[in-house]
Amino acid sequence: METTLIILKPDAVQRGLMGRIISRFEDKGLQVVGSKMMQISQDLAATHYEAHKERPFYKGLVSFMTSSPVLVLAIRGNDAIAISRKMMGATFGSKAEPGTIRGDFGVSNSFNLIHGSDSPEAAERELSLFFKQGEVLSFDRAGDAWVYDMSGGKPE
Ligand code: IDP
Ligand code: MG
Repeated sequence: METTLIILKPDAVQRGLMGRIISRFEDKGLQVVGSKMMQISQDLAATHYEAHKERPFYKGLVSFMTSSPVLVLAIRGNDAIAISRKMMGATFGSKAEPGTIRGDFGVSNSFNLIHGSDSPEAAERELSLFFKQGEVLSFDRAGDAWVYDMSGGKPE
């Protein structure tokens, strides 16, 4: 099982889209195992997006991400990182396919609603930036037996 870091960005929170976006992950069968609302500090935004430091959009990105509260989620499932990225859609709202979160809820390229880790290494790094020890939980859901086929001993 993989765990990925998802951030519902300030535009998603301000536009009242938190519930509908979380529902998409739950509907898919992915498990929410951590959640917190927070106002991201300048330092945290800079660390989180340090790979983009030299990009022309970096300053605006940090200012956007720190402008208003976000909802940070830890989401778990088989292949959760790739599945979540697919559900998010292409980076730009103007390009993202209908059926994806960015494609269905936005048109902007910089206000694109959601962040999701793009690799296992990024997920590990980002989860530890946003969640303290013990804040990402492990628990069985009553319906898990019908989410994955476990007849082969592993989730299929
Ligand atoms: P991703 O969020 O789909 O992984 P990245 O290329 O990692 O996309 O960029 C991180 C974030 O930076 C994007 O989600 C978006 O908010 C912002 N961003 C990326 N490229 C641009 C751009 O060309 N103009 C404005 N904002 C951008
Ligand atoms: Mg990225």
